[in-house]
Amino acid sequence: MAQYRRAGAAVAVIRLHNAPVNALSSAVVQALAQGVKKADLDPSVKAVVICGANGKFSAGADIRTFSSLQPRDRPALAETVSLIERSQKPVVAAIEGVALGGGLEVALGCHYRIAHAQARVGFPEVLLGILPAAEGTQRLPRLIGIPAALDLITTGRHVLAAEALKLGIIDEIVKENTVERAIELASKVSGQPLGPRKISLKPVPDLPDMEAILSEALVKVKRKARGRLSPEMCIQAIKAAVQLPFAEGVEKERELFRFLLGSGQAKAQQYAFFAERAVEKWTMPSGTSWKTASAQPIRKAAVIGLGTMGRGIVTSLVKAKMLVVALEQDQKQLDIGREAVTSLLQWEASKMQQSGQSQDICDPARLQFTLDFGALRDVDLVIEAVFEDMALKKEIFRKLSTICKPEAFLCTNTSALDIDEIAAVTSHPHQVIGTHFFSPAHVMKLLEVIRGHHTSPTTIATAMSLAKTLNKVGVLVGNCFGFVGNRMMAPYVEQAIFLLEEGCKPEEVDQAVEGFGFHMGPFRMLDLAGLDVGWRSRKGQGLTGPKLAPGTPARQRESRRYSPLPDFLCEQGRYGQKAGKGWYLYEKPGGRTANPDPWLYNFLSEYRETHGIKARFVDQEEILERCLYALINEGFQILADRIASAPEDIDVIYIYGYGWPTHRGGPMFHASTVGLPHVLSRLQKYSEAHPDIPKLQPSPFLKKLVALGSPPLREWVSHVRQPSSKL
Ligand code: TC6
Repeated sequence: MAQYRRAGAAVAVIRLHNAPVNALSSAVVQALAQGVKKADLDPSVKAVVICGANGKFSAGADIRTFSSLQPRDRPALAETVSLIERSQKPVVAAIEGVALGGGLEVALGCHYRIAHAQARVGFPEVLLGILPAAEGTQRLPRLIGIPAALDLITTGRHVLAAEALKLGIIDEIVKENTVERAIELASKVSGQPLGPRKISLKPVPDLPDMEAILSEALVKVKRKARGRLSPEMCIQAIKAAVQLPFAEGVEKERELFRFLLGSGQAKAQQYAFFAERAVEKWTMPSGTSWKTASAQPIRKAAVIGLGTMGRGIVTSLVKAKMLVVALEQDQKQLDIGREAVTSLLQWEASKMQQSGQSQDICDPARLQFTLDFGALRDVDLVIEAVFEDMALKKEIFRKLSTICKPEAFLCTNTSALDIDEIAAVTSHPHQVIGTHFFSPAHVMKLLEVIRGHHTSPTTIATAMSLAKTLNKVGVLVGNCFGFVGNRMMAPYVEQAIFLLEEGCKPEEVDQAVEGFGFHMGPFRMLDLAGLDVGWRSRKGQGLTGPKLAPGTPARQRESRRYSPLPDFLCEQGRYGQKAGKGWYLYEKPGGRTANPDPWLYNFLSEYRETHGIKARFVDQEEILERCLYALINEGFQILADRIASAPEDIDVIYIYGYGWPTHRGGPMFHASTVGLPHVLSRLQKYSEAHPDIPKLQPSPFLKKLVALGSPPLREWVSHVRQPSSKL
């Protein structure tokens, strides 16, 4: 848990030991405290070094234990950090790998800090719904000043050693032998006065406009937090560091920590942390899993199509240091694509430079632009990113099947289309897989990985490993229209549009959803994505356009309620932001400021009049419940259909792909929090009021879980009916 050894005659080394990341469990903290006390009591020890096993200092407090922490408890970690600082002998932190959260707090209790050049430090607690409660909010501002402390503590970002040195968090960077160098330093400084090295004794560096800095920071985090409490509490704790003596600031920090721990948001955010890690451990309905399948190395990849998605994918691959071939169909498109990719890479390089990372990561020399399919002969993996057009995709996959080497993996970037239909035109359907990137693909963290009927475990393992290489979160899902993300989005958007028919304005629906914590409500999102995307899909499905049977009622399709509102908008050229108008009016085509549009109000009134709909007032609760519970209901059906293998898969997809607020833990976690009987009863109520909307009829699986007494979320999948077939 923490090994104590002597290095030379006078230095004691305490090595934190708790694989894989040296999390500070209570046993580790206890052993660390014992080590410090032992060193203090031993007159032959003149200085101490604290380091971590396996090249990592520590990733902080053991997050798994927070659920059992009593809010009244004083964190034992805080006691130990104070103990380290009070030591009569100099204590040096030797930071390798990471010193995060409580790990950094331990380091701040030390009198000196040395870090390896590749080490990262930070206070990511805010992302877990808490704050650095082992006196971190009181020590960091004293060490690096208020503006920098505000930035680090409220964003949770990790900083590399070079930036940490610049900020004053660490005293020295070494390229190798961090622990040995720390031992040397410890020997050198033994006997020197420790007072100036104790951060708790330092004043917070004063600034003339301190009040203004704190108030501006508060306004900024409140705007960004969308209901998340922890950033605001972090500011309050930092404010206490400015206004109160150290001991009283610590009391305030503790009080805020207790509040956050009991708020429910911390539980949701910590669930999301572990969900993100759980989705890496994928399983197929057949039982095959990540444990037995191994990924193949990908050195060279190709991207077909340099539209918005293709450009982002190319940028991601280049950033991940892969050799990339980018292919387009004609010279003009290729030139436009090349220019766009080059500027994205330049932008990425400048961002990396700012954060002290080496910029050769974005080396454009690794990138080849071509019109020639022959250039794909030796690639290990292809990502097709052309339009959502089945015929076009099939034509490309037929070609790939003859040109690429037999062991190449063939991925299709699609948000809804049938992977099996695409795979069927190739001679290696087991190497075909869906990779649904989210726009902009070089920024968005989610990769929905879609297994087809024939997709092999090796192909899945390779696609999941690709996600990790691209610094994305890969989630494996089954093949159905819209997969998980867009399949659940459909009933949500459908409800939003029905609410307009019934009397709402787009901004009322958006405000309700944004008030819940979404970055964007459904109408702003649709305008951003382009209304023509859905229009094309609906025309393809024969819901509107030339394929629609003559005489079909305007607001009904196969006895289900249908709203032609978005089709009408598209017929008027109102495609959303890119056209300067959609559900909102924008300052110009491509403009970003969504303004309520009087034209739309008129249009909606006339529409209601034409169809004999009496507008009614719909309150926020109904807006939210109809949109969100319709989405959640589909989630239960997706679990029952084994398209997602666990609720965590759905939640991670929604957090990383659709802007679901992390402090609500994802749609399925949210359902478990508000209670399944509640979700069921509201769906029952709305489906009785709207019997022509099948997506409001509660999923049989939700009903089953309620009948079983609403078991905890982690048990849900054990109640899914076993499949009759082997896959
Ligand atoms: C804190 O310190 C508060 C203090 C004040 C209050 C007293 N605890 O991410 P990976 C597990 S709050 C428990 O896949 P990587 C993780 O679940 C803490 N477990 O690896 C996974 O387990 P699995 C503030 C933890 O190399 C395994 O370790 N600190 C913890 O991609 C490997 O993790 C943070 O928020 C933990 N603290 O990334 C840091 N950390 O194998 C959180 C990790 O069973 N951690 N695990 O699935 C990270 O950001 C990353 O894990 C990493 C390593 C950058 C350290």
